[in-house]
Amino acid sequence: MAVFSRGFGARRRESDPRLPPGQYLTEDFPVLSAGPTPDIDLAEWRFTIRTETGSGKRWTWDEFMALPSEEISTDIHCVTRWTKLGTSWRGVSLDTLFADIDTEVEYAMAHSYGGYTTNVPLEDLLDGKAWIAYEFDGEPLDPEHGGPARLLVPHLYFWKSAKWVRGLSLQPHDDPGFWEQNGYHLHGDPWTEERYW
Ligand SMILES: Nc1nc2c(c(=O)[nH]1)N[C@H]1C(S)=C(S)[C@@H](COP(=O)(O)O)O[C@H]1N2
Ligand SMILES: [Mo]
Repeated sequence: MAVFSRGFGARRRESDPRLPPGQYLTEDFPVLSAGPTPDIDLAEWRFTIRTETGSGKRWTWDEFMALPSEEISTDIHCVTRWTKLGTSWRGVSLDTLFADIDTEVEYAMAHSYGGYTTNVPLEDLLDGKAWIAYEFDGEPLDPEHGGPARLLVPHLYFWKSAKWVRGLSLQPHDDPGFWEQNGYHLHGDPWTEERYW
């Protein structure tokens, strides 16, 4: 009886409509970092958007905290196949940050403290699809999960959500970032399994 119940439970979980193909559910929050966790002093922290003409905008931590923020409840999907449902974040929408940005180009490269990069089309960053998140579960974002602030683009595989983000540069081409140069897909939609290329 017990064996039958476990099998039934597992089948139900696999057919959860929130689970993209090839993914499994986890309650944990695994840490995946390609290098050491950088030690970031909030007094020195900056977030910069630089356009293709070299203009743009820069915020200090205090300026960033003064921006309107949103609560985000979302599922996250790692290309290593774990999916975590219903995660809770607070952050600033990229729409807010792009309000005064003038650009003619369609692509962005996210840059992190520590050197990580990842490319994301602007289309995937705007219209309520992405945030710079600085709280998780009502607490300041843990450094190993990208604190003080990380990019959050939950509709793409989680490698696009650059931890310790320090800025975005806007560019005319979809140049590959760190993992994309190492074989990960340029775009990374979990629903169509854009894992590798
Ligand atoms: N700066 C930076 N951001 C990063 C990474 C990284 O190595 N460095 N790893 C990416 C990958 S592959 C994943 S799956 C997620 C993992 O985030 P987590 O450690 O909070 O689970 O962060 C992404 N953002
Ligand atoms: Mo990942």
